[in-house]
Amino acid sequence: MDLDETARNILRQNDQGGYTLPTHGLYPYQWNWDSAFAAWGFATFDQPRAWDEFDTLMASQWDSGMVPHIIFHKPDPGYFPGPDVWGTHQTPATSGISQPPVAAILVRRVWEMDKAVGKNRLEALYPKLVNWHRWWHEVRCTHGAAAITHPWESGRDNCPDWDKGMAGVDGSGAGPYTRRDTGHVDPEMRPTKEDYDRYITMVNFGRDAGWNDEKIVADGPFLMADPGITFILLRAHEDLAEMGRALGKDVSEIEGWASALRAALPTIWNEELGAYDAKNLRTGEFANVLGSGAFLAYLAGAENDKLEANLMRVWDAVRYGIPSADPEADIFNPRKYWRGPTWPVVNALLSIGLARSGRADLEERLRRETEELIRLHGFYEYFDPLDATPCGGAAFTWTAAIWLAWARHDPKAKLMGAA
Ligand code: 9WN
Repeated sequence: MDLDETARNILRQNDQGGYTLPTHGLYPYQWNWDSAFAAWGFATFDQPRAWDEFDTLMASQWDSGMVPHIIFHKPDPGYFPGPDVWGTHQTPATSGISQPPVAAILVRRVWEMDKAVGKNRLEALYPKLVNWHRWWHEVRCTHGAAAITHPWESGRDNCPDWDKGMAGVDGSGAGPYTRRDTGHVDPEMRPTKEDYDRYITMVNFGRDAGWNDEKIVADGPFLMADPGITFILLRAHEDLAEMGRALGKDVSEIEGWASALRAALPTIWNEELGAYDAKNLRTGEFANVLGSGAFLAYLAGAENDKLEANLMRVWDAVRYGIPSADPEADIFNPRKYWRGPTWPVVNALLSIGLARSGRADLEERLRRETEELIRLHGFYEYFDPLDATPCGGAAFTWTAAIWLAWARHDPKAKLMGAA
């Protein structure tokens, strides 16, 4: 079977009827940013199904506007922490934190692929996206750049960007629990027990605070500015405003959020590092870590020469794609979750930014390297950027999706995926 058909089959097999799980076993629920990528993949062969995916995601939006990072449609004992630990009292049950707001970026791409099918669907989705973006602006951009209250919110869970914030979390009271992730994949590749103790401590704090946003931002155990979400949100604001204009809406509020966020970018620029950097908002201290989130600056046209020099340095130090941590840093581990491996989904996102900046040469290199990983080993969650070893879950939804929408060599698909 050819790779296109295999990719479509992965999406179909992970389709639970309106929503798609990332991979059977390891991640048995609907995840926020995974779903948006799934929609992009579906859109290459089934436009209505792509819109259904966005709809099921946004249907679980909270009254506050927050869109949760996991939706627990059907109970599954194979994942920890499950709905009882989160205790959010939503129907269906959800987690209590969010995830990178890539939805508007990908809604725009899906809509542009077929505006006739998309027009009514976009009309229905648009106010929900506006409410989610307003939540980010009002609740999470109070310090300027976008802040996260849990590393899981960044989508780049245990990347070194969060180490300083994590060090400030006392995980000793996490209590007894049984992890499930380490039963599905090699435990060496997953976060440590100390990491999990802290993750669970943050979840416990949120649950005990009744998931009150103000309280969590003011007093929670963890609050860090995330360059990755900041750039994704900035680009997403711009894409949302563009769609709003096409629908004849007044987009001045969205434009205001985008200007405020752009004006805050200097607060996360670390001159010594020559890059945008995560910042511990509890202490004002930079992470001093070059992470893949910084390179998403291209998405928002916020790149500069120093950042580009760093991008080329880390990229040239590996063979396949953008590493999730600096290969010259001590903590670099090419197979450990977000501490070195390359993630096809991040490569796809960065490619949208490179295309925006007119860097067709770099965009093509990134696409070719990502294509090679998939041709060599199939649709894994992530890969060793030095020798292409496949890691994490297999038959992964977002890897299959970005194959169809971007990584496969097809001028037509590329045209649809271009900025
Ligand atoms: C926690 C589903 C998700 C991705 C994240 C990735 C991983 C979860 C976990 O899997 O996170 O949200 O249990 O490790 O880090 O980006 O959305 O694919």
